[in-house]
Parts: sequence; C-alpha cells; structure tokens
Amino acid sequence: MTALRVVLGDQLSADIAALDGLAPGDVVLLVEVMGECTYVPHHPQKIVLVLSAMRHFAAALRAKGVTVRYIRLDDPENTQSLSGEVGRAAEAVKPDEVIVTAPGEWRVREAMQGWPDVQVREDRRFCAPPGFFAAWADGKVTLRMEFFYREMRRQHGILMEGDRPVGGKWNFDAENRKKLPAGLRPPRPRRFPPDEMTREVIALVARRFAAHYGSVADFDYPVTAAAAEAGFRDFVDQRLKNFGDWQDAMAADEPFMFHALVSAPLNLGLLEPLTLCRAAEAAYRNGEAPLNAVEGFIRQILGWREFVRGIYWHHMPEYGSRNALGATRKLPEFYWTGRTNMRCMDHAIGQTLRFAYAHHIQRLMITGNFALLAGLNPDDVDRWYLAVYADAYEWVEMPNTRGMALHADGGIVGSKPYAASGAYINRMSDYCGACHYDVKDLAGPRACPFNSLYWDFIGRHTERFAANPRMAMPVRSWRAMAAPKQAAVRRRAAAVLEQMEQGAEL
Ligand code: FAD
Ligand code: DLZ
Ligand code: SF4
Repeated sequence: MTALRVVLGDQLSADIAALDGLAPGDVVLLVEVMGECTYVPHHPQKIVLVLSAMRHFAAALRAKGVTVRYIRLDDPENTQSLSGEVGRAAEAVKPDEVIVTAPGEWRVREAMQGWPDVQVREDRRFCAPPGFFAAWADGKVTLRMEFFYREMRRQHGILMEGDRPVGGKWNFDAENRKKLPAGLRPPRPRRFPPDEMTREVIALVARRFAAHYGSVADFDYPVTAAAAEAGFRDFVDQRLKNFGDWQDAMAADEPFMFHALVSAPLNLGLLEPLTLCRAAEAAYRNGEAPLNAVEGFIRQILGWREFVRGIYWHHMPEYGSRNALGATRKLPEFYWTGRTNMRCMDHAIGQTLRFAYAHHIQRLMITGNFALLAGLNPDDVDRWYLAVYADAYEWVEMPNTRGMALHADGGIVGSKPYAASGAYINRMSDYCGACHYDVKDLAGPRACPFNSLYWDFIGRHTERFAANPRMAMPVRSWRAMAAPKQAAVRRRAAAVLEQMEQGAEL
C-alpha cells in the first residue's frame, strides 16, 4: 500500500494531517509551480518565503528518511500547476491513494475536485475545531467577532478564572489606543538573514519574477519552524509588554512598532496558534507583560484570525463578489509604486514594497481607508492585498479586505465601516507634520485628501448609514453642514478623484 501525500506550500507543519500514518513506502509530494506564484503578482519576498520554507521542510523530511518528490520551478518537466503536478506524480508513483490536507483557498478546493481519488483531510492547525464556527453561527442573524472570541476563550480556558475572564473584562481594547510618545523607540525585531538555500531561491526569484512589484533586497523572514519560534520568543521578550498600549499607533520610521511579525510563519504552518496564545498568557501570569497587551495579542489570534477564517468558509464563494457600496474605481498605479505625496500612503506602501509587511492599522486605516473612501473596486483591492503581503492567503486576506476595510460585505465582518478623515491619522501617527498636504484643511487646494474624501463618502452613503446607529454621529454632522461647505467638500473630493483617475501624482 503506497500513499502519495501532497503538502501544499502553506501546509509546512511537521504534524500536518496529510502526514498522519506516514509509512515507509509512501511518497511526500511538494511542488513549486508558476500557477501558484502568479495567480496574483505576489511580492518577490512572499515567493522567496514560500519556496525557501518548502525546500527547508522537504530537506527536514528527507533527513528523517522520508521519500520526498520535490519538483522545482525550473524542472523542465514541470507542468506549472498544482493539479498538473499531482497528476504527473500519480502516474509516476502509481499510489494506492492520494492524501492531502484541506487547502486554505476556495479556488484550490475547487481544483482538487479533479484530482485522482483524493482523500482530503481536515486541517487541524486552527484553534476552532472543525464544525465549531458553523455550529456557533447557526441561527444567528449577525456574527460578531467579540462573542465568537469569548466562546474560544472558554473553549480553550485561555485567560480564564473559572468561567470568568481574567481581570473581570473580556476586552481591554479601550486601553490600546495611544499615540507613540516622542523619544520612545520600539526595539528592532530579530530578523533572519538568508542561508545558502534561501540565497539560491532569492536568485531564482530575482530572475523569474523581476516584473513583480516589491524588492527582494531586505529578505530576512524565518523559513523554518525553529527560526520562527526564535522570532516569536524575541517578540515575547522584547515587545509584548508594549503591544497593547501602542497597538494602533503608527510612526514614520517604525515599520514594525511593537507588533509580533508572526503572521507569515503562522500562515505557512511554521508556528501553531494555540501555542502562541498560551505563551502570551504565561508571560502575563509570570508578570512579564500586562493584561491589556496579552489580552490584545491573544484576541488577534484566538479571536480575529479564527473568526475571519470562519467567515470565509461560511460565505464563500458568494463572498468573493460582494460589493455592497457599489465601489467601481480602478486601483490607482501608486498602490503598486508607492509614488504619492500623501505621506501616510507613501510610508505604508513604501514599507510594503520593501518588507512585504505593514502592520494592521496601516493596512486598515491608511491603504484600506483610502480605498474605502475613494470607492476603489473590491476586486482590485483584494488582488492588491493578496499580492503584496508575505502573509496573504485568501482565507484571511479577503474577509479583512472586502469585509473589514471596504465594508463591501455589507456588514458581515464589521458593524460599521472603518472610515476616517485625516484627523484620525494625525492623532495616531507622526505622518502629517511633514506631509505635502494640510491635515487641518478640509477643501483647499492643499487640503488632506482624506478629509474631503471622508465627508464625500458619508454624503454619498447618507441614506444607508442613517439606518446604522454606529454611524449616526457622522451622518448627523454631514446633514448639519452648511450647503456651501458641503459643496466645497464635494468639489475638492471630485478634484482629488479626477486627479487619481487620470494617473496624476496625488
Ligand atoms: P500582530 O499585530 O502582532 O498580531 C498578531 C497576530 O494576530 C497576527 O500575526 C495575525 O496572525 C493575527 N491577526 C491580527 N489581526 C488579524 C486580523 N484582522 N485577521 C486575522 N488575523 C489577525 N493578516 C494575514 O495574516 N494575512 C492577510 O492577508 C491579511 N490581510 C489583511 C488585509 C487588510 C485590509 C487588513 C486590514 C488586515 C489584514 N490582515 C491579514 C490582518 C493583520 O493586519 C495582519 O495579520 C497583521 O498585520 C500581521 O502582522 P503581525 O504578525 O505583526 O500582527
Ligand atoms: C503562495 C504560494 C506560492 C507563491 N507558491 C507555491 C508553490 O509553488 N507551491 C505550492 O504548493 N504552494 C505555493 N503557494 C501556496 C499556495 O498558493 C497555497 O497553498 C494555496 O493558496 C492554498 O492556500
Ligand atoms: Fe496622510 Fe493627510 Fe496626514 Fe498627509 S495630511 S499624512 S495625506 S492624513
């Protein structure tokens, strides 16, 4: 009895379900294929990360005596698609069965329907057991992360005292909105310079994907489980204690702030989510980090990450075409080049091109907020987020983009749009002081584009938002605005949008 065990590029966990019961005659298949490298124009660092981590994973299996069929991108026989390579391996190995772990993306699940007699096993690498989300969602009119998160805390006994949350509250978010004070510099995260195997992949990617946006020069992601664990340990030791206070803060020279930088290795399978939550809880219980930081960190993983995955599988494939606000504008070129006079956008996009990373508030309140206010079409925006971040896979990217940032799902992920004017960005960052635009100006020729776009957005959707109690305040303010001021806002917003649509520098 021979089994062909397929491991996809984001399934690099030693205990992945497809390897359960691995027997001596079995063959493990990993394939580098152009189909996966180009279904969106991935940032070159993301391609390096996935391919290098795959090569390290295969080498570790071989070192344990496992037979691995590893197909490289440059292999002349390579059909360059997952389905093509599984078919070719099945012909070569003639296995009695093909075994794979359920993929993270709908399109791959669809493709698997055509694989020869494949046994698809549940992916166990999440905190929510199979069926948990569906059972929780059953019969509910609205699904809110906060209530799902509480169930997850109870289920796993994390930050609990009996049946009560530690500290008497489930959520300490209100304490986590401080601006970074002048003089406080977050410690630089530990990074991982490329070894020889990674350098070989960097050369390959530089040769084959030169046309993709983003630079490979600064690549130093962890590519093995051991390195990823060391990176996480560095976060717990150096940054976790401040994670909460400055979770929402942004600063021009601080691309990483106090964030964990675990999403890329976590989504590849190099880290295990519950282990991270338990380690963070231990830091709180040992007095190494305060509760607002630890609860905030755990909520991101046990709450948001699990919740968006549940939403994705609950609502796909229909979710992928939602466009509740009827947004139709094309994504402007500066999202790919970073060339813009808006300093906040310049920084968020610039560091994305350099590191394939931006932290959550940059993704949500800078690039996401601009896309929401400017009415950029969700397909383009989804494609951009899926391409440019090293941690991006559709199951986590799409609910965050289409749902949280663009409100294109009509309120499934969030009860209100995360729309904000320049005042919010000014309050949470040091971007505005040195910007070409004036954050205090609403409608003049140098007025911050976020200001007029924000009020124009509220004005465009007044009827819809008037029905939402969480949007009552901005709707009231818009309605109370004098007609000439409203007209000036609309003129300025139209000029900004026209400039953007004509490809002029904004
Ligand atoms: P930290 O801030 O240190 O948080 C710790 C961990 O919590 C993260 O590593 C991540 O695993 C998890 N987490 C935090 N917020 C979220 C969230 N909203 N959804 C899911 N998990 C979360 N995250 C991805 O992993 N892949 C994506 O493709 C992705 N696309 C996004 C697109 C948009 C528009 C937005 C607003 C957010 C997106 N996120 C995505 C969520 C979040 O921004 C990243 O997980 C986070 O910035 C990763 O950096 P970090 O590891 O330093 O996170
Ligand atoms: C993202 C990615 C890339 C860039 N390349 C590969 C690859 O060559 N081979 C592979 O098996 N997986 C790759 N991946 C990850 C897949 O896109 C991912 O497994 C699916 O999207 C399912 O989540
Ligand atoms: Fe961004 Fe406006 Fe501030 Fe400039 S002034 S950094 S465009 S929010």
